[in-house]
Amino acid sequence: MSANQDIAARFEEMAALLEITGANAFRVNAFRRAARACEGASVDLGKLARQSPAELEKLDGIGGGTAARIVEFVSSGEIADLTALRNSVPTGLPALLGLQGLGPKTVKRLWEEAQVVDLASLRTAIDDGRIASMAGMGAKKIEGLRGAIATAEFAMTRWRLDRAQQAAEAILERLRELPSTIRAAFAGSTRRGRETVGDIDILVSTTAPEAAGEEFCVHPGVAAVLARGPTRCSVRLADGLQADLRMVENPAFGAALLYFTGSKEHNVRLRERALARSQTLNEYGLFPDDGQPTPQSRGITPVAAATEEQIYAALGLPWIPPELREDRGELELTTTPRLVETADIRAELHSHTTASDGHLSLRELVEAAKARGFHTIAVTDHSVSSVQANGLSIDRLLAHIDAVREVEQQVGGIRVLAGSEVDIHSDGHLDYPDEILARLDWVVASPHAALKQDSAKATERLLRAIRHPLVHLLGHPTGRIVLGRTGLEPDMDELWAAAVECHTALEINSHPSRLDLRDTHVRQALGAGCLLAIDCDVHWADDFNNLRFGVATGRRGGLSPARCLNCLDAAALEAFRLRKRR
Ligand code: DGT
Ligand code: CA
Ligand code: CA
Ligand code: ZN
Repeated sequence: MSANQDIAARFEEMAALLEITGANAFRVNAFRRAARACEGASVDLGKLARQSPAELEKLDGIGGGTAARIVEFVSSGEIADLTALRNSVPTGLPALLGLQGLGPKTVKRLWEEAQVVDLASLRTAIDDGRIASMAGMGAKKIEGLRGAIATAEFAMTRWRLDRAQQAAEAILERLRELPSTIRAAFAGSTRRGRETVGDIDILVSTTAPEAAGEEFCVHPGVAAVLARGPTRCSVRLADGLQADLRMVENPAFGAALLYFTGSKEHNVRLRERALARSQTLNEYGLFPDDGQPTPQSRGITPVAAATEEQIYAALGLPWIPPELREDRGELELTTTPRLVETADIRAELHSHTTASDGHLSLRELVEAAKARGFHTIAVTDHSVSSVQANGLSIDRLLAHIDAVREVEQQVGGIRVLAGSEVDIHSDGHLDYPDEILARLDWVVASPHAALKQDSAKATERLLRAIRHPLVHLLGHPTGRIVLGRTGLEPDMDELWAAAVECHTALEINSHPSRLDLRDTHVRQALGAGCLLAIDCDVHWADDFNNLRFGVATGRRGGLSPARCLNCLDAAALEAFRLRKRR
């Protein structure tokens, strides 16, 4: 299938380059549509182009021009038009299109009027006043640009949690297939479940370190080997993400895992605690402190080293879940807290079907939820103003409610709530009138547009939705995108207080590009007494698998099953639901 992705990426690139060169919108859209068609095609376009190229044009979104370019790419590996376009535009310029608030027209002007060719030259042009002298570039716009550059530069050094976990698990799987491997695990921020990861840290204890190093370094996914030694290897993967492997002695695996899981700040606290107890902690174990360095190389027997549990216990601590190891007070714990787990989740409260922008039919969605063992699924297609998501008009919504009732009957054994993800307009009013909302079993209210409004307006907007008597849940409350978009920045304390007062729950959206609320918000919200929900915002069958990222975010905030709506049994969830329907 990879030819499909390659072709899609090239059409997407053509669209971006054409936009910057000022081509007409019709041509640009034709390539964008073709890119989406190729990405979603269920046939192998490479094969089709070789065997029956005439069939290409029959695909939705592929026209004569794009079909010819697919054939050209498959036979030559290049598209001449694309090569020509690339040569006509500076290499670093298309990347500017990814900046928040920068459209193709502005990028073109920046290039022509201020000689901007990439991120670095854009920053220089801001600093030396060239941008400010352009028409229409006020102080506020320039401030926004500075923020967008900072976000983009940060994004170049960090990867999303899902990407890091997927890469880390693939590496672990290969290491575990080696007969010489004793234990293998990932550590670092990936294990702590941070929303972004700077690099992947892998540990292995093995009877054959060379074999582990070989397996780690020699793999098609590896773009470059950065370091290769008997105890440590480091590689760069194709997308730039770096992975470190450390080979450790099996009896000290727990100490190494503790050390390399971090965070650094947590480790500092643990070492202080050890010293206060006349012990010394390093990556080889917890040792009695004799005032001399490197006890491991002086034949001193560790107090504990094999497992994390033993080391924490020897420090007088319960085992602390990795997600909490951020020096946010976790050393005060006296027992391991019961944090939410994926297996605790019994309901999905935010999902879409083909009625709006989902890819599962109503029936497929409900059956997928049932197959997961859920007792309840809330069907929450988009509301009327979400035009790009094919939001439901009132008439369509009313028909949809009937369809939900019918499917609930047909499938059986799972409660199906007829709901909506109602757009919160910029002033806080909801996208359907109250008498329509009252007909729904379940209302998620979410912000989708106007995500750059100022903090005071954002606060007012979200407060109005939280206080609405028919709203159960505030969906992805800030609208931020991980490594992409800041989203709303309301006064969070006001939101928490209103949510508690009005019995409105707040969502942790599990999509790895959202994770909204974020971990620090979850901690604050719980401190204020809020209830949370962990949702997959299902659009595809696979989206149910994003639950782990929402769960990790909840765990980092200290969320227990008792405070998570999706962990309630059916009766308790129903009781929560009915509070808003009296
Ligand atoms: P990242 O990669 O930026 O997302 O964050 P981490 O936490 O994975 O950091 P990384 O990869 O630099 O190091 C992994 C762990 O190793 C870190 O969480 C704690 C430990 N570690 C690394 N360097 C130091 C250090 O200089 N002092 C201490 N105490 N621990 C360190
Ligand atoms: Ca790391
Ligand atoms: Ca590292
Ligand atoms: Zn949404």
